[in-house]
Amino acid sequence: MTQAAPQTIELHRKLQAHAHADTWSVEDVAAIFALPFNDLMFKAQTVHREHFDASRVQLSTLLSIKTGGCPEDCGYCPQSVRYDTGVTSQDLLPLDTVMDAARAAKAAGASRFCMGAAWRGPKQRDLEEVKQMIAGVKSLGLETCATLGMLKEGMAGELKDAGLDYYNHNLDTAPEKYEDIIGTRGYDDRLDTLRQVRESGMNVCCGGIVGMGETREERAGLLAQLANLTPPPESVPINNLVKVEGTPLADQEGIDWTEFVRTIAVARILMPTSFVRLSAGRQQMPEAVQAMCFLAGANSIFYGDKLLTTGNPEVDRDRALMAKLDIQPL
Ligand code: SAM
Ligand code: DTB
Ligand code: SF4
Repeated sequence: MTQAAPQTIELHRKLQAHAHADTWSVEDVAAIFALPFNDLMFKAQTVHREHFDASRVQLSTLLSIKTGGCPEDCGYCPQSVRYDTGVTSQDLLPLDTVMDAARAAKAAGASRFCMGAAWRGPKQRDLEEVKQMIAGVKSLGLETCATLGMLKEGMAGELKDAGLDYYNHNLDTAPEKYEDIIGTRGYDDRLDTLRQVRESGMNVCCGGIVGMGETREERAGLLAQLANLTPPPESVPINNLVKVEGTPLADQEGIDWTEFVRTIAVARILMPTSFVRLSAGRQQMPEAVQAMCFLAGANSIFYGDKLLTTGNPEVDRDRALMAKLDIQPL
């Protein structure tokens, strides 16, 4: 007869204890990270199947509606005006261009269209133009998402009224690591925008980036922050740092693929009903690792040849991968 490993028994104890607790402690999350890899994968896949069809993945297509020239200093970002990365700046795109891209995304099979702008936050006149884009994209029968930076009071409600389904705003890393990465705004600013989005009634899309030199405890800290949002985000993008020449993090060592897969698995266990998106970094990731991420509970991807300024696997390659893994789009 087989016996459950002591670590698996310990995990069950922690999950049961958590059922009666309000928040995740970083220590408990770190203990889940430290499970034997196969135990962690099994638990994540089990949790995943309790809430989702394990062969379905949601497809979101990104479009950069305003590119580069951003005044912020986010150390990972090719769009900051402070770093020489070769990104060509582009003002807010005309409505027609956005609509053409959204139609193409729909025709390719995406269910959600995400519009990203390299702003610290939108100005009111920008918001008016973005609201037209949202209404237009929504009228095509696509779900809408936008990531425009920090919001001022009232803006989230306006975006929701225009037809915005999701607002993406990432916590990016653990609170104690944050200052090493971004100096021009604080963790509390991020939490404040997330509060406004939640209060507006929109869905929250919030995740982070790994591979920025953080410790495992800091990865656990990021996931605990996300899971402790009440309620947790409906959509949780997990980005593997895309190292861009010219950014302060260009030469960062990054994390082993097993650690990335663990991060996805822990996110799945902590936020069982959220969509966990295998986000930036897929172009640099072997197909087998992506398959492990799906097994670990990832059930959403960015779909389309480009992220915002960097590459993503080509649509044909993703279609072929989904066919090999018997994955259907949601
Ligand atoms: N400017 C807005 C903001 O920062 O809130 C919205 C766009 S910003 C590019 C959206 C997110 O993209 C960031 O919060 C970060 O998580 C992610 N991101 C940016 N550059 C990245 C990179 N090189 N690798 C991985 N993720 C990245
Ligand atoms: C998210 O978490 N990742 C996306 C989306 N939200 C906006 C952005 C990834 C950007 C990667 C670097 C680039 O292409 O500029
Ligand atoms: Fe600007 Fe957003 Fe890039 Fe930060 S992540 S530099 S706010 S575009």
